Amino acid sequence: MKKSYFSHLMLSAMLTASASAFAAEGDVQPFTLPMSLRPTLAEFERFTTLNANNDTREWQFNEDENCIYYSYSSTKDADDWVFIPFELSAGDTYLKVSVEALASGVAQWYDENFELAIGGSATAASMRTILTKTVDQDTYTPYETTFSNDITGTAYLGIHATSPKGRRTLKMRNIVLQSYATPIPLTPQIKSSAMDGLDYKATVAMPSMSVQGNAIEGKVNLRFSVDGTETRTFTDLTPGSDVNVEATLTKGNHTITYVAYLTTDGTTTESEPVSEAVTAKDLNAQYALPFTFGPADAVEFGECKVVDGNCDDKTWTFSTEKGDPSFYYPYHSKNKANDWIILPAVNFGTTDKIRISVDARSKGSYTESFEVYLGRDASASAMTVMAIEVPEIKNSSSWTTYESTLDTEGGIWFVGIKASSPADAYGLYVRNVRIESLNDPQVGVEGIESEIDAEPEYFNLQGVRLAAPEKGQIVIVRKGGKTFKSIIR
Ligand SMILES: [Ca+2]
Ligand SMILES: [Ca+2]
Repeated sequence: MKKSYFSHLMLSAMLTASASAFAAEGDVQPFTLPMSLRPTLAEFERFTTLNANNDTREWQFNEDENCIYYSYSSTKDADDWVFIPFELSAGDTYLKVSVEALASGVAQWYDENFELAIGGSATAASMRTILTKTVDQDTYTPYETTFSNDITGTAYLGIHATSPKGRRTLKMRNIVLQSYATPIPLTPQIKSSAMDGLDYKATVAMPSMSVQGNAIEGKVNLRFSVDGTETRTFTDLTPGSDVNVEATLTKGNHTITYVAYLTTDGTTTESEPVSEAVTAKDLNAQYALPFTFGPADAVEFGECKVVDGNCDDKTWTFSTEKGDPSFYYPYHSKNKANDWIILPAVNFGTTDKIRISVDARSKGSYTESFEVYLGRDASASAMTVMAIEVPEIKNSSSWTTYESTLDTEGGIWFVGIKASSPADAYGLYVRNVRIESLNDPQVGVEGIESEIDAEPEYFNLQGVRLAAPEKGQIVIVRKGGKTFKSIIR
């Protein structure tokens, strides 16, 4: 290892000498843009190095790794340059540079410092600093910046090692320089957005300025994507104008993304994307009997309405405690609970006799209490029919099922669960709200002989019996006297 290191040193010293000699003779071989240098040995020979602190250390080439490196001096702070010549035209008024760098001694707390600069000659005095960085990773890490430029003809990218003495090795590779003069639009801004059920609406402000800091001339365009799929483009927009976006989404969570783009002289540039997460709810979702509601996940929880009746910010949330998705009411130290979770509409059809059940569990050994109601509207005040009353539950170790049968009327009903735990309890979980008809075997599924080894029967979410459910279909399964929601696999 050590031998190899010294051989590199000697080889590099020779190469460095020859590179300097080229420069001294004015034999500059500038690169053209876009410039992308690993570099190779031949490319390194076109660089100029400057050992400004005149010590024994300077930038060298590592032929095994195809990188340039500066290794530490124990006596002098680094002040060492690499100058890379490149050719600029009058249109190259804005440039982007990137390099990858690592600090070999990071594990021993030795980071390294460097600067990038641009100038009209291979001298420290001509250099204008465009980036100053501390390298604190020992794997190659990208560093980049953009900068304005007024040099035409041959210019030099300066890489300046500035690590204090006694550090380790700064390595650099993948030196990329490109013209950045074509205007790039700034990111559009989501001024407002809202979900109304499945309907998404937003107002998006188009950028008026480019990344380069100039006003965008001509028209700008907007790309609207849902979950990474381009859904719509809006073209010929006035820079700085507002765009109204409307879309109907499918039920569930989605990521909305906007990108502004601009075409200048045949070249299209894009802004950085801006995204937001939204949840689409099917407000008109209407369940039928038999009804089974987990809630299965956060999306299904989102179909429910939470009413913090005492406005104390302690109210029902979605929980997956112990892997069981459920409704969860915590506790308030001073207030008795008065909090509702109201489930989506259930159409009883002509059913007027039902069995309703829920599973519940306390979080700890404190006594919790709740009631289950039926109401004609999704509001606390409409919850007039008490179906289940649980004045005391303090069983945290397993789920307890509470059920009742009641005579009611057909049509649309909402289930409301009211937490009524005393102040300063601990927490209440409720899940698996089930309603089945006790008088209509066609709409409901009661009246069917239930046996443990009975063949399963399938119903769709509207309660219609299915002869042969399809793969992937969400169905209500009734088997052995139990009813549950399932996906056919
Ligand atoms: Ca030096
Ligand atoms: Ca509350």
